[in-house]
Amino acid sequence: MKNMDMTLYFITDSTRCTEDEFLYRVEEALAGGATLLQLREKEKTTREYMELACKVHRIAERYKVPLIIDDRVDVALASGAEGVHVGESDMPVNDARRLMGKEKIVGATAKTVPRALEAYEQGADYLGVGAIFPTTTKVKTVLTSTETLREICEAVPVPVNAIGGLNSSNINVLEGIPVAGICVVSAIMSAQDPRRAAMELRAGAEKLKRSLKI
Ligand code: TZP
Ligand code: MG
Repeated sequence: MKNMDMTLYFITDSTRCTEDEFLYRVEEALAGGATLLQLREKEKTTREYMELACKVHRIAERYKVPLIIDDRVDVALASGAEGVHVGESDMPVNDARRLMGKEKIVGATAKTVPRALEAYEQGADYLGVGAIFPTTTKVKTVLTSTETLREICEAVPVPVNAIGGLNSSNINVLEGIPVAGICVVSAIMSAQDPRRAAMELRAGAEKLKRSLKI
C-alpha cells in the first residue's frame, strides 16, 4: 500500500465561497486533521483548475498531506499532485495508472463488487464507495448499501473509504465494516468551524478503525 492515511479524506467544493475563503477552509481542514485531500472541480477551465491545484498543493505540502486531483490526470501530473481519482465515467483506471506511473496514487469510485474488483485489478490504490447516505453535494450518484460496502471491503485488498452524506452523527453506521476511513465534502466544507469539524470527524473515524482491531 502507498504511503497514505485514508482515515479522514477531505474532498473540496469551491462553488460556494470566494477563493480566499476556500483556501482558508482547506487549510483549516488540514490543521484539524484531514489525512488525505482531494481537489474536486467540475466547472473550472483547465487553466483555473491548474492554478487552484498548485495553490492547494502548496498548502497540503506544508501539512505533509497528499493531494489527489479529481477526474483529471493531466492536471494531477502538471500540478505535481500526489494522485488522481477517477470515477466510473472518467478515464479507465488502467489508462490512468499507465499515465500516472507506478509511484503516484490512483483512486477509483466503485459502487458494486464487480466494479471494485475491476478497479483493483487495473491498478487502483484505493476505492471510494457510496453514496452511503443522500448527499447535498452536486454529484451524479446512487445510494450504496452498507452491505455492499462491506462486501467490497472484503473483496479487495486495497483500502476502501465510505462516502456520501457522512458526518460525525451518522458515521456509526459504519461500525464493524472494515473501511480504511471516511470521505467527506460538506461535513467540513459547510461547517461553521472547519477545523473543529475535521477534528471531530478524525476522532470519529479513528474510533471506528480502533473498534475493528479489538
Ligand atoms: N461521490 C459519492 S457521494 C459524493 C461523491 C463525490 C459527495 C459526498 O459529499 P458529502 O457532502 O460528503 O455528502
Ligand atoms: Mg469523476
